[in-house]
Amino acid sequence: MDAMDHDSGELQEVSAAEIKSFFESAPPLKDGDEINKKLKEFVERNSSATAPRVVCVTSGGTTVPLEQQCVRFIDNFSSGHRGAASTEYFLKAGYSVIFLYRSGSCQPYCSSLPDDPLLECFDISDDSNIQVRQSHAEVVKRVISEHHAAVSGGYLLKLPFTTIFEYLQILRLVALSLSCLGPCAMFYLAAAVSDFYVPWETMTVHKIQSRSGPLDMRLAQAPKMLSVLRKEWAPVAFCISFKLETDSKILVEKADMALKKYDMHMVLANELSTRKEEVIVVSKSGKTVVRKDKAQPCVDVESPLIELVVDRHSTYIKHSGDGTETT
Ligand code: PAZ
Repeated sequence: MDAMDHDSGELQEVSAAEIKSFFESAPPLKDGDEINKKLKEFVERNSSATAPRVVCVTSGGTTVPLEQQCVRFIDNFSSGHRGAASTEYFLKAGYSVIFLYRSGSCQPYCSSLPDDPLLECFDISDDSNIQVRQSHAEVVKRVISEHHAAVSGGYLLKLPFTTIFEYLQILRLVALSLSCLGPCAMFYLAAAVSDFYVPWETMTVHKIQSRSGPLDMRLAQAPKMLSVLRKEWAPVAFCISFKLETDSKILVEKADMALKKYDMHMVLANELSTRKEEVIVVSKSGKTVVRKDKAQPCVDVESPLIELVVDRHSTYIKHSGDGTETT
């Protein structure tokens, strides 16, 4: 289920009433004030730079709860690798990053760590002190220092979400707070967001009981937030959405449709099975295939991808204001 994108036949104009009702009926964010405070500080710190470049990278899948006291939920596939790796390359390129990620998904700088770093990287010494195992010392030192430098330097702000309700509410807060940066702000929407959801007010409070027989549920269509992001929340920001398909025959066509319908600056199209090797960049100026360099197995596809994205964003900033079409 693929949310911020929108499938061909069902591409409809998003209605203001639909959006209003989504946000009014969504359970309020538990830590909305705290998130706003962090965003305000982050934007203030970064907008004082000479040429501030800030990107909001979204990452991981949203859940759709089936019960208000949630026992069961529907999930969208995404490990968060794309978002985490892209965040590292954006930071390297001089961007500040708001990393809006699904709790528990891949984190920037952590891809070289083992699956269970706490248990695999550390030992307890004779005097009961905790020590890093020699075999992992170098990687642990590098990961901690790079992460610490990004966070304490004010270049990386991490905001977690789990449900589609949290994701869309936080995305709106981020977009509104970045609007003061005009074309220097970018949205890189790699999260896999559900196209369908159960509206909060129609959702059962308690665990659905199996004694009632087979489960027959009707899911509502999630409002198409890409339009709102482009038209209202951050109309001047550089916007990149993703398109994931499993059928290669429809991938580019669907990406093209999303580009036009939502007035995106770029749509990054990928197929589930080859997403780590190849991404097709679709924009008004045409299509470019970005591939992982097989001669360098340690360098992932996000490296050339972010290089291209940064280049297009620079051109966009340069031409913004003179009305020239750049992408
Ligand atoms: O998170 P991951 O690295 O496992 O996968 C990345 C991805 C395929 C979720 C992403 O590149 C993407 O296409 N996101 C948008 C998915 C969608 O169409 O909703």
